[in-house]
Amino acid sequence: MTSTDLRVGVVGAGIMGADHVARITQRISGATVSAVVEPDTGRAAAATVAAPDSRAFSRLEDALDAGAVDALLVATPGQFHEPMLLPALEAGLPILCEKPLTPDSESSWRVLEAEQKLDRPHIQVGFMRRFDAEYQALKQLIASGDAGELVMLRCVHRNPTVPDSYQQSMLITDSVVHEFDVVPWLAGSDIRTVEVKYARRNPRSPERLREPILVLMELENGVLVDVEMNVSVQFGYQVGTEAVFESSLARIGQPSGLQTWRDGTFSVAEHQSYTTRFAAAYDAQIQRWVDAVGRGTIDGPNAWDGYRVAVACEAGVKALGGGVVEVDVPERPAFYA
Ligand code: ISE
Repeated sequence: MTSTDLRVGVVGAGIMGADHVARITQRISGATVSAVVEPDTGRAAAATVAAPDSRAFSRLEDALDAGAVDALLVATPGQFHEPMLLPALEAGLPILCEKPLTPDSESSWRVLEAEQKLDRPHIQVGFMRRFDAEYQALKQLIASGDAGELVMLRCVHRNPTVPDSYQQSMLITDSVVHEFDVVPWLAGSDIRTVEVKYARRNPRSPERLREPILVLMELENGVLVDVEMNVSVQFGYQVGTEAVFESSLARIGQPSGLQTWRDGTFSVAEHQSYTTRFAAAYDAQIQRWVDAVGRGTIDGPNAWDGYRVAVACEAGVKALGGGVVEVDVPERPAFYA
């Protein structure tokens, strides 16, 4: 650690929190993990071993009172974001908040209100796909017009399995939440409606889940989007998109790991988790956030983006119950222009 390093407090040391602790400690320049806020003592101890400059706190307030942090990375489950964001905003801290901003639009709106008491946006939301090189190339292709008019986006989002804590609504709020952010960003158009169709149930789905599902979105510009959301595929982790243009196709997210020819079979390694599939995107996201904090700004999706996605998620959860649901977003406050 150098005296100019940004002292980051990581809140939550679960899968993503621990991943970010290792990332900041090993690969990010200009920052160090100075605090880990985590009530589970085992997780907290493991995280502080991984980040030698850090101290463990069981409550955020204690880390703030101790003056232990310059900035906060919030990586708890979504339902705990608001109680972390409000005191952090009150302390005027720059924040990187893992997705979702909060699980519903009402609580996201409260966060926007608190942030607007400050002089400028302090929250960057961790929609890491925007930092993935392939997504960036596809966005650029669409925006350039070189491939002609975009007419459809066909997305797949497949997880090998999900933890026991994963419930039906999380198909939307924990998983499709990413497409609700990245699709409008790619297509340059907001979501107008959301609909959900159920496939034949996967016999390997956990008892409590009805999936896979197909999420259909109509965008304001008429582009039609489908997302296969499938969380029990067993074989690996896949996130891909096929962009259908007027006379051409573009595809991202194909398996690109180790290729082997063996016993008469050709195979390509596949990811098992989002932590490896998007590792480079997470690195770029955190490095750019740290650099931006040094300039007194953010460099990525802001809390307004998080709010819009919360509105889309609400529509998506409603659509799990059937019907075509409109996505109604109020006018953007000038603060986020
Ligand atoms: C998980 O929480 C993530 O954010 C992953 O990116 C997503 O693919 C997965 O479905 C979620 O459960």
